[in-house]
Amino acid sequence: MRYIRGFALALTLALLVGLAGPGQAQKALKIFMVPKFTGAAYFAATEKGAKEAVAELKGRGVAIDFLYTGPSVANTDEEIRMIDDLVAQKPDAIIISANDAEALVPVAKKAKAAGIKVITYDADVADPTARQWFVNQGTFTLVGGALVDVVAEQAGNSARFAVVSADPGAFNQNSWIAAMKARVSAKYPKMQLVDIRYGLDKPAESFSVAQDLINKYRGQLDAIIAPTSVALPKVAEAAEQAGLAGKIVVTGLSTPNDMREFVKKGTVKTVVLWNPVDLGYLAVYVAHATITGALKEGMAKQSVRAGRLGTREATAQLNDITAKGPLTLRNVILLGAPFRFTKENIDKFNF
Ligand code: RAM
Repeated sequence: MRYIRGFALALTLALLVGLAGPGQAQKALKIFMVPKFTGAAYFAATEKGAKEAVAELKGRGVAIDFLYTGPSVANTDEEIRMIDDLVAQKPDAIIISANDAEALVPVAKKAKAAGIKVITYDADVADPTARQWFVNQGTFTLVGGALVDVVAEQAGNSARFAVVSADPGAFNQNSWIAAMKARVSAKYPKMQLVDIRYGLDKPAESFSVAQDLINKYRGQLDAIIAPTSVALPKVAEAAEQAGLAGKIVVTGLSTPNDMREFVKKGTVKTVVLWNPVDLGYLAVYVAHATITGALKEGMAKQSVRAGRLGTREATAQLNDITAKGPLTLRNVILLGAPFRFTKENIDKFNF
């Protein structure tokens, strides 16, 4: 009996909702987020921040269907295929970190042409007209410069260093490398970047290119910079295995959780990064503001409200050093300045 009454009540409610008309029921916004790959603490942190922002917006009465998905390991073709499938589901916005800046342009353009708001975060696509906004962690100039400064402090102003990067087509890594070179010629003319290797943001490949570098330049290399969260712990491991812990400076961009053990042992003294939780959080607020029209593509002097982060400026034009040389970037929102993690503060962070 109870069930029958319950059923009757449900039916009445359904009819009432029906009477209100489909137009009046609040349609959930579909926001999809596709990182370069899911299997890394770095991107898991961006997911955490994104979900926090979604929960806050829901708390303010905004209905959202949020989906976070991507290749589990770095794979540009798979990332493109997955985005293509997601575009067919017609989300309101899609937030992408591009593993390869050029390769993702067509699928981003396709999404934008279908009326989907396209936001890149962490790693941009090569053509700014293929997306509305790029949520960058900070300027490339500051991040690349910060890494070279660490090398200068720990290995001296005439250090010889090499780089272990991610994918050769990665716009973020390539731009940080360009900014490193600019910093070297502006501030440390005797410093030398001797080699760049690509570990494709895969652990085994990163380890193996780090080993190659160490063997090739044995005794002639003062430092290795790995501007990728995947490669930095692998470079540290390779340095330890070669008996070079403490003898070669290893630094780069990675998360405190990936690097804690190496920082505590002293193999790595300084890790540079921004807060990736905040980056994902900001990206969702930007996506939402773009959907509602609060942020308008190309308009000068706008700002975006991003919950606990306060506001961030949305810049129509930003001069920065990039993979393509000094460039005026279009429609960029910056998270903030990079941060240094050391033995003294690393335990305060859990991402
Ligand atoms: C890897 C990715 C990502 C980059 C970080 C620092 O996780 O390449 O794009 O921002 O490293």
